[in-house]
Amino acid sequence: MHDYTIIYFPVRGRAESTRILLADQGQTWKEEVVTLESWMQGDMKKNAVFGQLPGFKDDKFELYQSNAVLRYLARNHNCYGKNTQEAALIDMVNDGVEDLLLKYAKMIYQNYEDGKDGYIENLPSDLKAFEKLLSKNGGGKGFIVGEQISLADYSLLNILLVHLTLAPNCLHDFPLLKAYVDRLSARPKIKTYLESDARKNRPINGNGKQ
Ligand code: 6SG
Repeated sequence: MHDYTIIYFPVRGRAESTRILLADQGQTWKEEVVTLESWMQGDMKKNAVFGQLPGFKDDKFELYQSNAVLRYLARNHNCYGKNTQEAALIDMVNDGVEDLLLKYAKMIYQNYEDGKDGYIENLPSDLKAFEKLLSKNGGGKGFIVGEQISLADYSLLNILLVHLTLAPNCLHDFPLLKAYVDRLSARPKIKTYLESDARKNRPINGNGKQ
């Protein structure tokens, strides 16, 4: 058994795909919650490899960078494709999710009041690539890459759930993505996690915007 710990601010943020992966893979983990107050004090920032969170521990093994954590866990739990080509496609999707997450975070943390409406208007042009990829993998009825769940499904599910909170109708023109979110969210362990108090009590972002 593993001894996993997520070290992060009390938000979903950049740790949430990891939490969804761990939950679906039947893993337990500890949360080391870092308050803004203790972060401001500076010692933890000094110890973090790039001065940022989330951090992650597997017993004494420490890791930073949220996507490196995801890939580490995907390798541990066999959700990184069945060959190097599938792994590359999984990386491609996850990098696309990362690009969208960066755009989203910029709007949320720097330009919410003036930027939200324009961001939502432009969302279809960001989401259509994922709908197209999904349609090309077994007609869109399964996973985003290959025939088994992968880290790309966890990160894509997370970013789609985040956007459904921002704009509840954002998948209206993307029926495959809509069904994909419903299908993945109904996987028993994901469903239990999504409905847990631990998740519900954690805001998506650190500034209360969503
Ligand atoms: C912020 O950017 O949480 N890490 C963040 N911020 C604090 O001193 N490439 C890496 C990765 O993928 C990016 C890391 C990321 O892992 S994420 C970090 O460490 C720093 O730089 C978003 C997040 N925001 C919530 C938050 C709590 C305290 C600082 C940021 C809310 C905003 C400002 C205060 C309260 Fe706040």
